[in-house]
Amino acid sequence: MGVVNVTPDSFSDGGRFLDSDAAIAHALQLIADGADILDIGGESTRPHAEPVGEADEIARVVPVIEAVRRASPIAISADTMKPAVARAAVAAGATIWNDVTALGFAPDSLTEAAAIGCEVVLMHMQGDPGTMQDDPRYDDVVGEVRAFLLDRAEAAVAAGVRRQDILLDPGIGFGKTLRHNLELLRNLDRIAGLGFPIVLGVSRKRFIQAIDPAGVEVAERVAGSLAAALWGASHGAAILRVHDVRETVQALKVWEAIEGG
Ligand code: HH2
Repeated sequence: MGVVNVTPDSFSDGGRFLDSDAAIAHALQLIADGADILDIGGESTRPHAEPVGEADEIARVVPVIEAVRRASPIAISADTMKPAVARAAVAAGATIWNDVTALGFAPDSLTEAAAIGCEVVLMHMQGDPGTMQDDPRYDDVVGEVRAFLLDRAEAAVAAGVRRQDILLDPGIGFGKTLRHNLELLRNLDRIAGLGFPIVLGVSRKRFIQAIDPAGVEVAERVAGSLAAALWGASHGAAILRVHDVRETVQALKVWEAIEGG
């Protein structure tokens, strides 16, 4: 899953693709690089990011989704917390609603997801983007994230979302310290054991810098991102949400060739 951020302030590539044409060109490049899914978002979830109004978010993502849909049959997910944005994205050609709030942001998110009838990625986050990294705490991070995701999956099914349309994501970096992130990655198979496909987003995240202080600039976190991506792929992740598609595809190909032999 290649990331297309149509935002001025994303932590990894903020501002580079705010212009629709630049975002479309980037999306097409990610397809050429080997992405199977594009995750298109118009609001940053970085700590202390500026919230974006619904109309602005739609205006950012819909032209990009429409252009990608015209150019390619690739699967498209919309990275948004807002039901109206998800609805507009699906009308424009997306088939997946990727929600970092696990359909918890708006009171009608669950019922809207069922009504839209798309696939949904339910991600775990402790707190909200404004404060999530201030002092995250858990008694048992893996158990709590697992229980949360199961609870949200059951709530989605109860609201009318089809079980086969649900994907889960432990939300690396969302209200988690380095230790929490590492425990989740180490125990990813326990979350995969819930029986839903797992989406994993480790790409260019800050925990890589916490391990290797040389990774101050996001562009210097690619090797660490690949290491974490391969770990995830070998421990139950079905979908890797990444910025560096070409590098990740090559890493996966080499790993799979060795494993297959
Ligand atoms: N991470 C980010 C955004 N959306 N969605 C899922 N399912 N999983 C993730 O780990 C995830 C996500 C943060 O990364 P990025 O899009 O690069 O930054 P920003 O939120 O600042 O746009």
